[in-house]
Amino acid sequence: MRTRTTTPTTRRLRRAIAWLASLVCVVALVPASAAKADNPIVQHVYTADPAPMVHNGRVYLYTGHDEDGSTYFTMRDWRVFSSADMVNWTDHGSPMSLATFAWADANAWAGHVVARNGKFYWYVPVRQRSNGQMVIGVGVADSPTGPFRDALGRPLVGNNEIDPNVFIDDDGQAYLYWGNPGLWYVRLNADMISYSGSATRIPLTTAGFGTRTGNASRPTLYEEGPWVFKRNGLYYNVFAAECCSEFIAYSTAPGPTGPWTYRGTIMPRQGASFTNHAGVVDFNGGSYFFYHNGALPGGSGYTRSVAVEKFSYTSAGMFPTITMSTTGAPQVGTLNPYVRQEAETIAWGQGIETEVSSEGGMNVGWIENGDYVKVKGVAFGAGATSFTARVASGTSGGRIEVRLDSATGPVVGTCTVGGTGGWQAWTSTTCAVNGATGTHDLYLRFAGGSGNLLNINWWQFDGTGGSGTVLTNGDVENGTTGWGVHGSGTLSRNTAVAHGGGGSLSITGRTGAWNGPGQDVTSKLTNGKSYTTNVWVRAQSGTPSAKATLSLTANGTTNYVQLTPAVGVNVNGWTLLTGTTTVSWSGTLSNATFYVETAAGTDSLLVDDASFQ
Ligand code: FUB
Repeated sequence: MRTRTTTPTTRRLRRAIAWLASLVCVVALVPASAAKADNPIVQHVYTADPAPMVHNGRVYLYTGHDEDGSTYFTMRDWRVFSSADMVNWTDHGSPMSLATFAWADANAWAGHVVARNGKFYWYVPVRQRSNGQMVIGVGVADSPTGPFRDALGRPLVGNNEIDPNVFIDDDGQAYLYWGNPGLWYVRLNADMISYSGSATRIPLTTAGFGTRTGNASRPTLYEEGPWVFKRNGLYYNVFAAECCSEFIAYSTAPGPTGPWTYRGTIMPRQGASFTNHAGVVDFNGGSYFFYHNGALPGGSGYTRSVAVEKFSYTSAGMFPTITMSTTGAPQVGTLNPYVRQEAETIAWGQGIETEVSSEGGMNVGWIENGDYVKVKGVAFGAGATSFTARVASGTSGGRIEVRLDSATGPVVGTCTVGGTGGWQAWTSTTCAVNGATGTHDLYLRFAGGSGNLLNINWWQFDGTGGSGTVLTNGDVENGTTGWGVHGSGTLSRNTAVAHGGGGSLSITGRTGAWNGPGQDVTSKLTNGKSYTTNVWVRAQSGTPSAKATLSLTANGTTNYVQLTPAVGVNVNGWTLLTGTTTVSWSGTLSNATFYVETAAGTDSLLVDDASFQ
């Protein structure tokens, strides 16, 4: 962690270059004043070589990390970000670096992560210390955000070529592809850390990979960065073509090992970086193309940034031409401000940095006067009445201006933060909010004196528009706090699978369909009031027919009120149970319990982002 006696290098560099860019016409750079758009995805650190992975309703984005001011591919660690909506990205920090591989000494270049066997495997090219050759290492983790450890203690495979990519076919056979200047594959065993047979060179024919002119030793367009996947029975290989500069092209094949047919350009040469590198996923019914460029202030071929575009395949399953944009992909749904949101969940950050938080995860820090964080598409609904932030300050603090629509938009609340005695000495501060209704982009703008003002770890709104008015810890970000078991079962927090945030509520060992996680809400109900329930449920096996129920005991009689006759959207295994019900009773209410049960069966369940308001 840096000391705070100086301004962080990254910010100083970016501000200096943004200032220079405002003086001279440098077409390739995006000046700081243009920082309204949402591409590149990450602004506080340079990122490269995107490798997206969809897992349990989120897109995890694995990237390389170009060091500030690089004049070569000076890369020492990898980064992870994730998003449930494609516009607000949570920074998970760096769970793998060169230090993970004791036998490697440089070049933390373009990798790829796949999930299998309940684990996550990160294949990366690194330089082997003993012989200076580029080889492929593999990290393994129990969670998509790590930490990753060296799976083998040695390279998995190596021939001084780079850019591994793994594809698992429908029959379970996994293939590791890599290569520059060649293109290779090897069949991985089911353990994902060993292989059968030997590495096979894929013939680089002009029919398969296009024609490059003027380079007799490299007659085809294939350069590096293979990204192999299957869609509707067709195999695709998306790759960086014809260095330098590169464009993104693709080939298709009837099988995972070919024969490949060249299909043309996807993304032409653009964007102030002489390399490009693609990753393609489908998420929530849409298709997304990740790439990198040099669009941030200070950006270049060695200080790159990852961006994303949404696209549609043609009816024949071919790629359209995709052009880099500053607007990026549209938002999937909205962001719920009434559950805890990590401060490092950001659509656009100006001037800020992130760091590891003593409370877990990351926090936003290195905040100075005028810096801000934009969170896109925040659904305030009927209205927020207060804003709470988890903050720390090693100086005398500052203010958090809660603004809507822009960094100079209306202020709907201001929290004043004092010194807390340290940059990781956390406290919660709450301030009143007025005028935040409907859906807006939220800007947390920081104000105060000179130097670093404060750190922020997370934030949450409260109000009539929100959840949390009846339930406690509906987002399950504070462990199992507030939750108990209705009937039998064991509760725990599952941090590997969540609908939103960093965890969900797990219940195992149910012995009856009526058993489930619940909360005592006796003191929180108003007789005759209409309540809306939203709760996300995921079954660990089978179809649970889950439903939310309220048991009401008044004057010795218990009634069971079905809160969620309607089953809402289904996203990646998570089902939204939703309904609006008027709750009333006769006499004196002695017990009211909100709980999630099933119509039949005793499946284990995961529950997340529950609101009853
Ligand atoms: O980031 C280092 C190298 O640049 C990657 O391995 C290549 O794909 C190119 O993007």
